[in-house]
Amino acid sequence: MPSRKTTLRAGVALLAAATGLSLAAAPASAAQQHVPDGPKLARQLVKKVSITNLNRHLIAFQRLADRNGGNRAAGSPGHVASAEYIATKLENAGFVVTRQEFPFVYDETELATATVDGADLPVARMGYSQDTPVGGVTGPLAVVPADDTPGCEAADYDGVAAEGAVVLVSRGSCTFGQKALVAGEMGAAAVIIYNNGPGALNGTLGEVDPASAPAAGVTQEQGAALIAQEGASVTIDLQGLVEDRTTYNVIAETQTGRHNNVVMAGAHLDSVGDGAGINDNATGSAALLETAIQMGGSPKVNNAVRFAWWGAEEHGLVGSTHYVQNLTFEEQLDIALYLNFDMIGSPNAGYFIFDGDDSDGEGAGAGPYGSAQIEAAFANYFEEVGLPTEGTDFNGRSDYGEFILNGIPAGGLFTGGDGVKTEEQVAKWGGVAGQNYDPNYHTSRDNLGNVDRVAFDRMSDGVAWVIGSYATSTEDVNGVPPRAARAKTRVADKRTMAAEVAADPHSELR
Ligand code: DTR
Ligand code: ZN
Ligand code: ZN
Repeated sequence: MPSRKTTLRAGVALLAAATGLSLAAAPASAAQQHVPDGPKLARQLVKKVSITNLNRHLIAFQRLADRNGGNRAAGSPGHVASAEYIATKLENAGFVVTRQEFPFVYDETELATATVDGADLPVARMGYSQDTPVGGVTGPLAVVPADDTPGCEAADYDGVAAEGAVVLVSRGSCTFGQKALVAGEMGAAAVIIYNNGPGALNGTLGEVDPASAPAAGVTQEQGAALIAQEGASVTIDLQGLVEDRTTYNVIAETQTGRHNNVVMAGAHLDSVGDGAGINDNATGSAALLETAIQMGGSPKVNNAVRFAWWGAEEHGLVGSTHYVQNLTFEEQLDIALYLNFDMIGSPNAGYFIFDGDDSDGEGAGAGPYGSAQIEAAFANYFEEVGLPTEGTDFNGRSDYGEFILNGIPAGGLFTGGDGVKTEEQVAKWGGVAGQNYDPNYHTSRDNLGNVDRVAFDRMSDGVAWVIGSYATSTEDVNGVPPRAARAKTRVADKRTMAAEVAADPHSELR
């Protein structure tokens, strides 16, 4: 990934972070904070969105999880409590709040155990996995050789005695769902997928498929150990609760500003079932909430701002997809752009901006027209405050997906999840090379201790800045000028017209 320019100020700020100075001494404290020149609202919001208030929201979400079974998953009481916390704060700030209900397929792991020749093997059931028979299924361990597309097609099983076996497959290339389906078609009793990088493998098949084999994930190290145990007797017991449920998105829009040129910003509020989801995604949810509170329901803006807290992102981006698909084309046209904030306080943080112009040339390509400008808006802000950033691919793994599919320009921030931090990134940002940006991603350890509050504070300032800027003008994204400029242009046009008319005796007007 290409790096952006590192400025002197960045060096100083990062030194503070790397030496572990306390937040009070960090460069983002209100008194010394460098706020770039720009729209008044953007400047005000950056000053008002404080880590003190942001952190208070994180504490609230942790407590609401603790009081409701330890998570805030879609379709659970912890999510409802979180959604109503947000709704109450918004109403107190002068917003009218909408709850948009939608159906989704709930999934929860009830049991995931395994033994290899009698010794316990910790496994993570994949989301939407088929159940094994109650009490587990036993079969010989069969290793599927790892090629470029491991376990992705039937040919990968040539020479593998898969029938009735527990097959071992590497992560990589195709989806977990594809691997589980091929394993099922080969007659495997279950499939264990091992990671191809550091950390746990907490994956999902994405949807229920009765033809797929029951599936679980293990670490790369466990995978290597299992390869050496080919033929061992494996017993694996995977049980899940999968059922139709409903949940809801929370949506609120400023009363002021143009409602036909709306700046939309979203964060998913739901967590996975395994934990409180504080980095993923109480951070993005809190940044939006505090920005909305500081803005108030009737700010002086040219463009209306619409905030969304999506439900069931962790069940396949269900809430945001439902939302976009339920808008008419005209209603979609009313949205000037969409900003996404999912995981913005990772403990081993990277500073990523969605790669709107595809300058990194990775995977998905550029976003719709305007996405490059959105990326530049974030990049320019962070360059001004001296924080180097990198691009991150629109790989479809968060709620911007349905927006860009429908041609709505998008952008946003991300501090990294199950990816691995490089040496070069450590050189400019600090942290630990060779480790995940969030080593606790999708686990019970994604709690209040799993947030780098300096990173969270910096990213939240970026959220506030860009929302405040686009509430003022989206001209660079879609050509809609700010109201004042448009009014001035109109007056100027009228004057020019009048002068021309006066000067030209042969005009069409007379
Ligand atoms: N969708 C997130 C994690 C995630 C993975 N890659 C990206 C890229 C950009 C934003 C988020 C993510 C989750 O909720 O698990
Ligand atoms: Zn997640
Ligand atoms: Zn997330």
